[in-house]
Amino acid sequence: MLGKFISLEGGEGVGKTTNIAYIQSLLEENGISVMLTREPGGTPLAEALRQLLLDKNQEEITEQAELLMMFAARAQHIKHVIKPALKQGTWVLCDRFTDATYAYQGGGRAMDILAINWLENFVQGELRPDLTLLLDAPVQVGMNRAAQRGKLDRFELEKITFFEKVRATYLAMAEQQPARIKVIDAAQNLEHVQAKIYQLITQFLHD
Ligand code: Z5A
Repeated sequence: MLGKFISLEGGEGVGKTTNIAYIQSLLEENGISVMLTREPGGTPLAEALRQLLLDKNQEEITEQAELLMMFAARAQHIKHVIKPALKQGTWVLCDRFTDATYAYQGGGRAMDILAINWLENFVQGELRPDLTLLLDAPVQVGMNRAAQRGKLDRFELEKITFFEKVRATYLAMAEQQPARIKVIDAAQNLEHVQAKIYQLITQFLHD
């Protein structure tokens, strides 16, 4: 039996990293074997691309190069990690996937959605997440949380208007694809956020 593919999405500092282990434990309690991974990243080459993408101290990365590096990393990740796991029946829990490309490159950078859509089909074929949990919070809430971690990466140095566009794009996608993308109010405290995650995962397991 094939495993299921679940992605976690949202702006910076909304709590993806904090909640991914909780989701893993919920699935494992139900006897499911789970693999955690992230994008950009997940293989040695994709992690090297991630470092380049997040590093602010280098030559300017063009928008086109940024988009292609995201999909280059994704191609490696899908071939070497995601598909083999799903084939073995392991569920894949991924911190960000292609919705992030639509939100950051499509929304934040206003890149051509048709180009992103073409690359999505080219790199992924039929592969899409079965479920996406979108952690949503006002931009300032996420930025304040992320700022507590100290040093900012290349994306985190963007202006607030960039992150407002990212958030609006995520919410628009959730409205267009309500069966797959479930919105969680991530401005709530952790207890509330995890209660909602519990409800959504339980529902997914029974569908
Ligand atoms: N990117 C892209 O442009 N295109 C793409 O296709 C892909 C990615 C795949 C790296 O992603 C960057 O790549 C990302 C988009 C771009 N850049 N940005 N911005 P990333 O996922 O590694 O980076 P990130 O979004 O900056 O992740 P993050 O800042 O680590 O956020 P998070 O994982 O969602 O948050 P967290 O670390 O779990 O929580 C932040 C803090 O808040 C932490 O201290 C927690 O204890 C606290 N927290 C969490 N939840 C709560 C609640 N509910 N209440 C109070 N405090 C909380």
